Amino acid sequence: MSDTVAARSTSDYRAELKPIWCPGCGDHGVVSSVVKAYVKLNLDPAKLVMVSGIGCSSRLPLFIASYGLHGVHGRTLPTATGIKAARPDLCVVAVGGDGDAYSIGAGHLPHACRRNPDITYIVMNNSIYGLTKGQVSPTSSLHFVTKSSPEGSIENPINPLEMAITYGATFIARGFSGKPNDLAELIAAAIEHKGFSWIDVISPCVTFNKQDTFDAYKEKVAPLPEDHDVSDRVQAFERAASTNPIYLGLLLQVRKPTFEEVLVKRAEHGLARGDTLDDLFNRFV
Ligand SMILES: Cc1ncc(C[n+]2csc(CCOP(=O)(O)OP(=O)(O)O)c2C)c(N)n1
Ligand code: SF4
Repeated sequence: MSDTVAARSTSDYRAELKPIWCPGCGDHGVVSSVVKAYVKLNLDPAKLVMVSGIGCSSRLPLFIASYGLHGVHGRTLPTATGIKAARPDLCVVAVGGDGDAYSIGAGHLPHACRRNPDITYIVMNNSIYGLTKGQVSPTSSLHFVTKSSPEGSIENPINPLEMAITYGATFIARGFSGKPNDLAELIAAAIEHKGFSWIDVISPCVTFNKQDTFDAYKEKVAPLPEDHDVSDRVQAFERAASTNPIYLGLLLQVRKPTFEEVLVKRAEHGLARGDTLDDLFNRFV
């Protein structure tokens, strides 16, 4: 029998359920990019798990023909990390919104970075809570007027990429759903990266955020300069902080041992010492 795997196409990854997002929502571009990346890597859908929290964007796994878990608001990363630790042979892709990732789920981000599980995290950042109809999120700009901030937000926005660099993520990138081909390339590179990949994707909410629109971003985004050095943390920090232009592309990439690699080494070390699970247990009783 031949070992050659037939090339898969878009239809191998698109679920029967079609996206129910508002027409024009940026997340349509993200799901297309995800599918394009899977086609490019010819990933086996039976070896693929997509994990999300709660929000409009967190519905994305429902539209992909793979295993998936539409979980609890803000708890995407611990779930994804656990799946990868239990089944390192699977490709694990976590997705969600900026509220899910940077508000209720923010406490999990530093720990995902320091553990460095081999998972990819795609955050669809629309600077608003879409599903709950338009409250400010951690990336909403200062003075942003919403139903929950009728006199304008009094909180400063966070910059997710600066956070990612500070916490030590090993693959850090910014994408834009208005450039789905470039985004597909970034997602494919993130999946191929060994370690925790974090892509913040500008993905406008056309219904509740009338300020951070596709047109507004098209004016401001630019690819990283060709001489950008992805191993230079200081340069990455400067370019992550830039607002004019807002840089798109791979800011930083470093190779460090992954969580799963360390777990396997630990287990082998324990086995070499002759430890059994009972020995470990008995140390605690
Ligand atoms: C524990 C918990 N707290 C609050 C909510 C309400 N809630 C649902 S989605 C959401 C925010 C969604 O915003 P975001 O993650 O940015 O996703 P978007 O809908 O914009 O894609 C909130 C606060 C919830 N479902 N569970
Ligand atoms: S409310 Fe906003 S984020 Fe949600 S589907 Fe509609 S456009 Fe997209």
